[in-house]
Amino acid sequence: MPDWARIIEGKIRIAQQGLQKPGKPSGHARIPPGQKQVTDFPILDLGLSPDLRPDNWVLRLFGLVETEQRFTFRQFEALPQARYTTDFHCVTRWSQLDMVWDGVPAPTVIAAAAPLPDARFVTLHGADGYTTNLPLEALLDDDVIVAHGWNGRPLAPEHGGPVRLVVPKRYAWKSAKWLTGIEFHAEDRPGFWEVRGYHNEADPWREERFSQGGF
Ligand SMILES: Nc1nc2c(c(=O)[nH]1)N[C@H]1C(S)=C(S)[C@@H](COP(=O)(O)O)O[C@H]1N2
Ligand SMILES: [Mo]
Repeated sequence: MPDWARIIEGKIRIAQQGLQKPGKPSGHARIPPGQKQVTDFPILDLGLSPDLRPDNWVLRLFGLVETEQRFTFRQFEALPQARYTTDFHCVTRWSQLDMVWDGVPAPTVIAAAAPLPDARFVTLHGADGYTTNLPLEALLDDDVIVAHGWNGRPLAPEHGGPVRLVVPKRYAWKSAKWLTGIEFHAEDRPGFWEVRGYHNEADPWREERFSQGGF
């Protein structure tokens, strides 16, 4: 059993020190600088695996919305489905290419709640108490998916099943596992890692790892 408190402390310490110098170019057009390619889909989270299954999972869309929405897994599966093949970049320096995600495009999910004109930011809530933040616009990108499947199978619990978010253009801490809430706000509210020194924007191609640091 890993000592999660220690692991998280270590990650916070690294974030507070910041990145000293830019990572080396990977030499691969799809691997951002400072990243290494992997194929084994590592698991990274706070170590608090929630007891979530399709039959007790509910996704709630709330905050600055015209109508608060709740989707059961059955209702979620009834929405128009998509399969996206995208790359996944973790700030701990691994990248995995060609991840095949099945689910509902995030814009379709969001449209169901009809965000109010003032809604410009979202908080993604995980059932483990995790949060992360994004501009609403980032969720409307054409590669963002609320996923229940990975590589042709139901999304495993350790990877956030039954349902997680996947935001390929940002470091993976923005891709909330065990997604149970999308909350809409007028102003930006930094999430779990963002208040602990991780970068607010998290673009892997700009190496936006930490908010402090050399560049
Ligand atoms: N709910 C929740 N989502 C989360 C996390 C978490 O701790 N809880 N960790 C984030 C981090 S730091 C990473 S790198 C990715 C890892 O996803 P994976 O475990 O499927 O590789 O999930 C992100 N989403
Ligand atoms: Mo991470």
